[in-house]
Amino acid sequence: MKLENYIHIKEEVKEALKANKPVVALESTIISHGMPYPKNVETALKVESIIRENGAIPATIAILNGVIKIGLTKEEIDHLGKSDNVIKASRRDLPFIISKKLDGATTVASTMIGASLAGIKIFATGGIGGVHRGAQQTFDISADLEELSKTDVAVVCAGAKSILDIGLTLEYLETNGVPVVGYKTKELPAFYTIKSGFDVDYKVDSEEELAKALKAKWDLELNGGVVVANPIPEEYSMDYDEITKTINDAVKEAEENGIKGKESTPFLLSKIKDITKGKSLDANIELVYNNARLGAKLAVELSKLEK
Ligand code: PSU
Ligand code: MN
Repeated sequence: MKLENYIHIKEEVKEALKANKPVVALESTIISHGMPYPKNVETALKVESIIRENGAIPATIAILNGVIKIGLTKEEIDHLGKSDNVIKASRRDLPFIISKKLDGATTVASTMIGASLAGIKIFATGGIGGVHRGAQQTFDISADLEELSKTDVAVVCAGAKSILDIGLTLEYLETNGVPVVGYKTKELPAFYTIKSGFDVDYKVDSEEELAKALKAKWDLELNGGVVVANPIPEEYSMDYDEITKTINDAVKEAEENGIKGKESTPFLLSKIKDITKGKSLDANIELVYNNARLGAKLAVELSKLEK
């Protein structure tokens, strides 16, 4: 088996990894299915520059023409943002998108897979998938959680949003040995807001402290990921009651329309954006920038420990 037949690592990323320099993985579902054009492309490019400004090399991951690409060009990011033919690709989709030479936007799960194959330990994004509300009946549990249970990548996100059942998501992560860490917070943030009403497992106050814990986890082969929950900056956080009502309305509409499976998350995100007249999108973009900053700093600290 030749891995090179399936994966292409951009030269800059390859060199950084070889020299043990900090690299941060980024997903592409957020580009193709998480935000509308052209804000998706603008955001993706700005995230890459924020990562550079904070001392790391960005590696946005996607499948293009059947090849897992680790690190994309501007043109490739633009294509992912514009094209209607990019399939939302989680773990189960990879073999078919690859063998049919299609384009796929990687979710948190499949971005973790790509990052891990390339040797990247830190991944920054907006939100992870989780246990959906009503999962007791629908069984809708994101493959992201299963991936977190086995693949050694730390995912910096803004907590879990309440389109999910946050309590059940935390239970699932606990069962699977996935630490949920709050960056300078004891409370798990809920994506658009700082508060969720749930506690994290551990609060860390610095990137260095967190990097040490990651190193200990993986040195001991305690396989699997870590959820690093980084609260949205206060000035961009949304009104708790407004966003709660909005999400409830969106979830109801999804139910009424029979939306399920992989369509569920993109449908809810777009509904929430419409109901809030774009305010949720602005918050979403800011929290992604904030996660990119932390992801880069964390990658810098981890690379120091690995030297
Ligand atoms: N949450 C967001 N924006 C996103 C996603 C989640 O705020 O774009 C995407 C991520 O790629 C995540 C995926 O991995 O949705 C989860 O989808 P599902 O619930 O179908 O597994
Ligand atoms: Mn699902």
